[in-house]
Amino acid sequence: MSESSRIHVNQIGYLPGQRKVAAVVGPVNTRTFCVTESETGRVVFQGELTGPIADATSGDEVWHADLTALSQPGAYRLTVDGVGTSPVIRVGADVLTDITKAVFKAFYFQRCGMALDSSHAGPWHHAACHTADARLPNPDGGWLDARRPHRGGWHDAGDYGKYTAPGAKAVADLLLAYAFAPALGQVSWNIPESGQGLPDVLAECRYELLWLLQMQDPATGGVHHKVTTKRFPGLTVMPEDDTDEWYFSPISATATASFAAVLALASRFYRPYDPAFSRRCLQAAEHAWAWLAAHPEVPGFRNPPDVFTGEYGDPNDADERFWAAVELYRTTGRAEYQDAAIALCNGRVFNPYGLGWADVGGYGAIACLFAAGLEDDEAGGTRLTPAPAHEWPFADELRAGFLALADHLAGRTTESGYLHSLREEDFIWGSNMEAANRAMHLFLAHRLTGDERYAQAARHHLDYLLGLNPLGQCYVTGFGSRPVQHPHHRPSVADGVEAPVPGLLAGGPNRGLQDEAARQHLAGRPPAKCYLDHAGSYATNEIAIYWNSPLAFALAAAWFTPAG
Ligand code: G3I
Ligand code: 9MR
Ligand code: ZN
Repeated sequence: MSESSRIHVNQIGYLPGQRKVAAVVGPVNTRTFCVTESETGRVVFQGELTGPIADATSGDEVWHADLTALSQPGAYRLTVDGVGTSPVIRVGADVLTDITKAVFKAFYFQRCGMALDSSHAGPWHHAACHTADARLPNPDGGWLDARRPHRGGWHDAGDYGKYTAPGAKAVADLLLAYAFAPALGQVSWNIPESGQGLPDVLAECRYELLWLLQMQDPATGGVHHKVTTKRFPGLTVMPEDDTDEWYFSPISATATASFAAVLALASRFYRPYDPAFSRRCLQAAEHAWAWLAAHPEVPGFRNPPDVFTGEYGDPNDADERFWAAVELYRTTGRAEYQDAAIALCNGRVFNPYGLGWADVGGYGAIACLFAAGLEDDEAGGTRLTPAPAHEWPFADELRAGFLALADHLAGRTTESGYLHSLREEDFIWGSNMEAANRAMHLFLAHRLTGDERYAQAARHHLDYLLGLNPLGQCYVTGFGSRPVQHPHHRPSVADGVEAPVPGLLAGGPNRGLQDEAARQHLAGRPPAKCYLDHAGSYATNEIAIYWNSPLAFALAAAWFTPAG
């Protein structure tokens, strides 16, 4: 029977002990399903479909085939008479290895300021880019003739800009992934620094941190919001051919505070490997805090009138300040930071569980609820461990709220045909980040409590991103039976290589139809189907470092958390 467009599964595979559910889009005229070995056709078992669920965000009538019984490693297919067969369903302890490495390796592919050579980049090699210094802003508007370096770091997304707060979120996710799953430190994905003593994950983060350090104004400690050209280059321009002048945008409070937070966090991770770098991170973080203390009220960043790259505007800097205060306290133990964190949390005007580029309160909560960093590793094993409750007056309340949200998300997966927790209003630009962030939140809730329900719901969010969705789309380039093939990613469009750079997560369905291609092809579709694998669709099919990073966390967590 032919492969059906009405049977959706995680196209990468399932861990043996994990709950496994396939979605069959109705109508169906039989309740029986059959599982066979994909190579031999041998029947493994038969079962009964359950359902249907009227799936709210896709409009689909969804039946479920429970494949949890497939615990023997292998490759299988599901068949439903009158509907067809599924893509190959892999089961095994190692099914996540390749994709996890690729999703981490994607940060190497985003590197700016150095040549990517073919021994590491394969066919996606290219020359060094964006090596010229950038103009500084005039405090009274306009630009100075003075220039400063901005070497290194990761290109933000499908464009080549480098933006401070999004970069901080991305680094935080990768460092937390390492703290959550320390075995990641033994995994290598072939980057230039591999095998030189520092785990690949820390080497990759250091590449971004060394760029971030250059975003700080050495005189005041304030941090520039971003460094970019004035306009986006064309879609077919390779990074090394993007030779327009670069500009540091003015300092912003959100950039300065997220910089302080992530550098204070990083300082703890590098201490055992490179004490001088660790100290440098902490000094920079404290200098940034001094700027924040001297600037308690700062208007939100707006693009200078002649700059048209991503704005990342965010009028509320309280969550960034909270995150910074908590991380600085964790790293230094100084009462000043603890007091500041308590004051910011008590007068709370932000979501303490947000993990987005604009809402980083959740990173503050994580830093309160967990002890993260290598110095906590004396007991051996897991480094991200629940923190003692007595450190913060609000710890119990924060923990209860963290778990209440996890309960809520886990509950919603049981109402969805595709086992995710997204609602109509969540299908905005970068909805796949929201799904990956929720997987991260749920894995953390599992770590706090040991409650398997949370881990299961977390894995279902991964299933969703990897193919268990109404479009049967694996949202990662280079992986799955239906991978993303045409991301809005300049190197992938411009490099003359047919396959896109691998390991990149697309933004995903966005009912806002915020680009021409989406408006042309997706009008009238239900929210979860507002996705287009088209290089022109930047509002659904761009990629971004801070979308990849929670996926990297979730994959590492899933890989190293025994299922069942
Ligand atoms: O938060 C509101 C929500 O309250 C509202 O209901 C909903 C309805 O549309 O919108 C939500 O805001 C959206 C916001 O993202 C949420 O994060 C906006 O519509 C949406 O336009 C905005 O999109 C951002 C986009 O830039 C445009 O500014 C994306 O988050 C952000 O990831 C994206 O970032 C771009 C950079 O600017 C440039 N580099 C590439 C990068 C990725 O596409
Ligand atoms: O390529 C740009 C992408 O990185 C941004 O996220 C997006 C929204 O700011 O804008 C893209 O650039 C488009 C521009 O906004 C409008 N003209 C077409 C550009 C895409 O080639
Ligand atoms: Zn570059």
